[in-house]
Amino acid sequence: MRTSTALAVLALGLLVVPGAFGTRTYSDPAGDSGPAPDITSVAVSHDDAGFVTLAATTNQPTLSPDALFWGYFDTDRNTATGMQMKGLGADVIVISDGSGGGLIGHVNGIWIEIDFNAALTTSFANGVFSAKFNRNVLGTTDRFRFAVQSELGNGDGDSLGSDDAPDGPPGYEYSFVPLSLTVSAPVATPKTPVSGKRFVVSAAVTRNDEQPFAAGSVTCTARAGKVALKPVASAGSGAARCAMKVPKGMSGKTLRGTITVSAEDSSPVKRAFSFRIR
Ligand SMILES: [Ca+2]
Ligand SMILES: [Ca+2]
Repeated sequence: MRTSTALAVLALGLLVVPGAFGTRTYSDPAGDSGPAPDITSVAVSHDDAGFVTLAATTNQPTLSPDALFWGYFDTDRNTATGMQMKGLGADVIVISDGSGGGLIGHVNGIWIEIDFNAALTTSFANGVFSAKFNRNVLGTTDRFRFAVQSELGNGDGDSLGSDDAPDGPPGYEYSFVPLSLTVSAPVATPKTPVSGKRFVVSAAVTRNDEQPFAAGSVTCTARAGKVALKPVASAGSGAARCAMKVPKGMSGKTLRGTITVSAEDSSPVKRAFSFRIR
């Protein structure tokens, strides 16, 4: 009995597939690649087995044998170190044609040292180029900048077209640290809600990955006395906001509410506010 329980637990354990964490997607414009694969989005994630996966979505369902993908990784986010490429100081470069393997190179001064020990697997299916490699290829950094490039050659070493994602500096940025938000105490405009007037509550939001809080999910609740309001939530420019109209005849009552903010896979952060209506 004990044995069968142990086996059952083992079987359940084997069913657990390492999950992908911290998936971030980045966009690139369509129609900027010439005949090369047109990258429109790039997704990066990592898993608890220590692997990083990069997936570039393109407009080409099958890949020409003369097409290549390049990944440029600025692992120290320092343009003064590594190779000056794509507005980055690329310290690690990945090259692949999507047929399974590829090369990982470490930039060392003017040399690129090929990392023959690095486990790199790549694929191209349904328009998506994927590269998976061990996180330790990037050293011990907990965040990095990167860019991806597709290129189509003519078989004789001449480039027929390419697509840079992103189009220019400073590259995309990825963090291995789980995303968390800091939401400051809400402030009001005007400072005091007025009966019959518009009223906005906003809270400054910062991300722990040094990226601007440009988008997110915001939920607002508000009530003036016992009257439920219909606040309109918005996010961007480093703040979350709840805009509402205070009903008439509410002078002296209290306007209470909450603002709840999350971004990507962060946990939601809730702040309460309370103001006396004038
Ligand atoms: Ca593109
Ligand atoms: Ca660098």
